[in-house]
Amino acid sequence: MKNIFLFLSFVIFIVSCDSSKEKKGDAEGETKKMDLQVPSFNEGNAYQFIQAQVDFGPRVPNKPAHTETKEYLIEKLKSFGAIVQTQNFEADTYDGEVWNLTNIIASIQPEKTKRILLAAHWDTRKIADKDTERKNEPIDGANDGASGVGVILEVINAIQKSENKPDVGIDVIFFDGEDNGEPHGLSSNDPSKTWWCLGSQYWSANKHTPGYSAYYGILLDMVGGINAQFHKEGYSMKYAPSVVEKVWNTADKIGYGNFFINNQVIPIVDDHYFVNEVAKIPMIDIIAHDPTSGDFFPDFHHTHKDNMDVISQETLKAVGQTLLQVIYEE
Ligand code: AHN
Ligand code: ZN
Repeated sequence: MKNIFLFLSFVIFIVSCDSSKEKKGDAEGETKKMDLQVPSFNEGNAYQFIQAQVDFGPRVPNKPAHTETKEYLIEKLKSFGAIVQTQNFEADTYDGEVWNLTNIIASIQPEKTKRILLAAHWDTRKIADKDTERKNEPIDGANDGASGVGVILEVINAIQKSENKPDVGIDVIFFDGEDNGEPHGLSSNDPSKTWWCLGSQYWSANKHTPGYSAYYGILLDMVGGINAQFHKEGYSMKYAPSVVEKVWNTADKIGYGNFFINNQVIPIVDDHYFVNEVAKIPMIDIIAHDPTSGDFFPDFHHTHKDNMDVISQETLKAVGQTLLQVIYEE
């Protein structure tokens, strides 16, 4: 009798261990958060943040719209309760100008030691070199620039408004001077010879806080296009493959696998290259790719088509909700 009792308690013990494993464990054997309540990403807000940037006019360095947008972004971040810093510096351009640039850096939950870095560029390209018309005029950059900034602003807003806080802190960097590489066809994809990414090159060599690091980073570049596809970009896979897998698996799990495609593509020199190589922080790039275009990028890229007409709230939602899910699962 006593033996049967012992045996039954043993069976009950094993069964309860098993079921708790099922609840807590995931495929990688990490502890899953119980009762995780992830705030909803408001794509309408993100759209408005993109519209507001575009309404200033092209954010070309050394122009008034650039200064006005900088003030708008600083104020917006402060209105969400973030701690905001700026990093001002001068940079030479490929065509002999000297630009006054500003990286905008913001933090929430500064007391948390485990931190995720979210980044996008806030400047606009000063030429429409891939267009057939008005090639020498600056583009709106609704997608190329403003979309990543708009999604990050709404991620911060959603976290700050929510009663549920993630266990990680978030740092934001809006890099300046990303988009002034040489005209199409003249620019090289060799990072040691690049005129792109002036803000991330500066920051990576001169961090706002010496020794600053993050658990990992996520760069957003052109994340608002209608029917956008995000493939697994080469440098992201080289430097931070586990972060790529985490983000793509999370997107799939919450129903956005039609945007996040399980396919590896070539490396692109973008801000994340310098953050990985120089700042030594593993950072991925969520960047739009069109496999049919022949030059990696979708057809609006560096043309006057890159205006509010190409922005889709469905795409903004897919990217923003995926980011929030990833952040809350950390
Ligand atoms: C190159 O074309 C080498 N890099 C492009 C990075 C970029 C420009 N992202 C948006 N605009
Ligand atoms: Zn660009």
